[in-house]
Amino acid sequence: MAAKDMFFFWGSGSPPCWKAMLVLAEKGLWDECPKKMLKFSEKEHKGSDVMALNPRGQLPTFKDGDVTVNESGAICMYLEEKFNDRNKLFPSDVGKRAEVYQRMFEVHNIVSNIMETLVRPRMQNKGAPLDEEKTKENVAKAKEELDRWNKMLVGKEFLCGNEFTMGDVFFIPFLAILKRLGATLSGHPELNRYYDSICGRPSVQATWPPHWKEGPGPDLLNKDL
Ligand SMILES: N[C@@H](CCC(=O)N[C@@H](CS)C(=O)NCC(=O)O)C(=O)O
Repeated sequence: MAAKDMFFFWGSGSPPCWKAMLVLAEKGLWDECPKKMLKFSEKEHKGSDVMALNPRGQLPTFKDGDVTVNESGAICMYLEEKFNDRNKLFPSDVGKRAEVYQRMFEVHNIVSNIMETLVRPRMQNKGAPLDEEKTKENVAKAKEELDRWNKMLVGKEFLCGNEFTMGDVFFIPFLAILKRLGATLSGHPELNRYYDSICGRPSVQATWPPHWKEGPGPDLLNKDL
């Protein structure tokens, strides 16, 4: 029982939580890891059990025995190091590893060029019209961002070659959210091919956001992406 001293607080559909969950699943620890899913809508992430471990009151919140780690990237790296004998998520070659680091950190561009500019305003405006010119600009920028990721996948099964890596772990939650919000990605065939393939991966299936299984998401992006 490698995971018996762990505890993982998480929320359904949260990309940072999903990253850490994917690593736990890739390492064969997800099922056995003691855990609790909390509801953001009920502010359960601000409860005393989370706050005692994570003064920011954010998810994921994680502990393993005496070790508490709360930033999702840090949890991923901690698990990778501690369970380095199970399904390594970094290549041994230093140059190839640098490519994985690059993809992991590059994902923040999806947040700034798509999530914050297109997704968040649509989530928040509840159907009110958005500035047309600004939207056009943001859609163009989002497409450029997707072009980059689409190109990275040409001729490769995964982001950094034919092995699944931490780069994929960091990227998958965002791609899945875009699809959930109706992005057809019709101009980005490599992204669609990759998405169809990773959806069948056991770690992705085991950690799929439970509330997504209840029905489709809001169709926010299908006209644009
Ligand atoms: N940088 C943190 C971000 C964690 C985060 O923002 N989690 C969100 C859910 S996606 C959260 O708990 N939000 C509630 C809050 O900030 O009060 C990480 O990567 O773990």
